Amino acid sequence: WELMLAMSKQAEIDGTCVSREETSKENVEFIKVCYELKEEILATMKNKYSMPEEALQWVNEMVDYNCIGGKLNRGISVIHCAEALAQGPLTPEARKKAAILGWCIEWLQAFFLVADDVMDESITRRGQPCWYRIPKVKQIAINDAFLLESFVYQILKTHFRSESYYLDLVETFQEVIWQTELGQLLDLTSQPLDGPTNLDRFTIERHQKIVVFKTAYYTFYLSAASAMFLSGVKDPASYKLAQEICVKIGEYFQVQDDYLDCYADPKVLGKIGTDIQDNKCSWLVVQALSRATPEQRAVIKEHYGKNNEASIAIIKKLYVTLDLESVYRKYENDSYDELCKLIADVKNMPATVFHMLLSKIYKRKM
Ligand code: GPP
Ligand code: MG
Ligand code: MG
Ligand code: MG
Repeated sequence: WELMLAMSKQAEIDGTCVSREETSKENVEFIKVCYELKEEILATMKNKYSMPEEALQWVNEMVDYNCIGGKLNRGISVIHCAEALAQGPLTPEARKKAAILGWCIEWLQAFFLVADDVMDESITRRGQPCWYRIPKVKQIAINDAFLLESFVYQILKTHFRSESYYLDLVETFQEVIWQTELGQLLDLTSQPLDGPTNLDRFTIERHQKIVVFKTAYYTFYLSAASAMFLSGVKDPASYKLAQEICVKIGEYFQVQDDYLDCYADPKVLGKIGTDIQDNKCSWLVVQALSRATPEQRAVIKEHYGKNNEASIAIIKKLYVTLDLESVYRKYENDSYDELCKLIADVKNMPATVFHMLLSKIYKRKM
């Protein structure tokens, strides 16, 4: 029943996919692994920590609500990267291991999103109310985010402790979490909460630092590095190269996220944008400022970061006047060309790893 529910949820998400049948089959196989991991966590809570039934039910529901229903891009990428590195199909055992590591990234993402939605005061996520907005949850969502993080380490321990790369793997997860939290810090402190907005703080440089740290490491590098550990890649130079390319793909991905926050259909995106009223150092506001006349800059100063419909509409209108849609189209094409050139130069590992990651997100609408 759980699987059926997840399948129908996933089918909705895959609605726009070309190879829908293939994708859904792979996704359904992948989703099965999430339920297996959840059962392991519940068994540990019950048998090792003698947790009451009520706590088991809470975790059961919390995991279903927050770990299922996403695009599964990061998780499935571990399998696809491992296939690209193997330059052929994986054994069932290797595939299972890749799926488990994939879910570690998906659960990590759930940890980040549950917390991020509290911090951003967001409304919906993956087509449903954000977890913290459920009346019985509220601030308990903060503890749930911590729990999701702990579950990731528990899964890594259960399935990878005896592997030679275990320490490197765990340290990579720890470092990526730290980097993401630093990015989140820069994101949240772009403007003072207790003073007037200072538009000089919205620079290209700050935006770039935010997006690389808050998104690129965990969204792309972690999937690639996880697959590399699984595939027995040992030389540090390969990890360094993977990081360089993944950071650039991740930068492009978060610019898309910033753009979609304002321009995507919330029904397709699954979330309602809040960047304008949240006073975020979004790619759009940075681009607007670099093109604005002094009068337009004054409009931004007055209306950006104000949580009312009229101010939001004025900012959106200014974005139209400045034709940020065209600026974005050009950015998208230029970034794609630049990334392809960078990937073409990859020598010491299959370049398909990176092409695959890039093709999953090029011109995405959600
Ligand atoms: C995306 O920012 C970044 C994250 C979700 C990382 C959060 C990090 C933490 C340490 C909690 P975003 O707010 O633009 O994402 P979205 O648009 O999905 O809300
Ligand atoms: Mg957010
Ligand atoms: Mg955020
Ligand atoms: Mg966003």
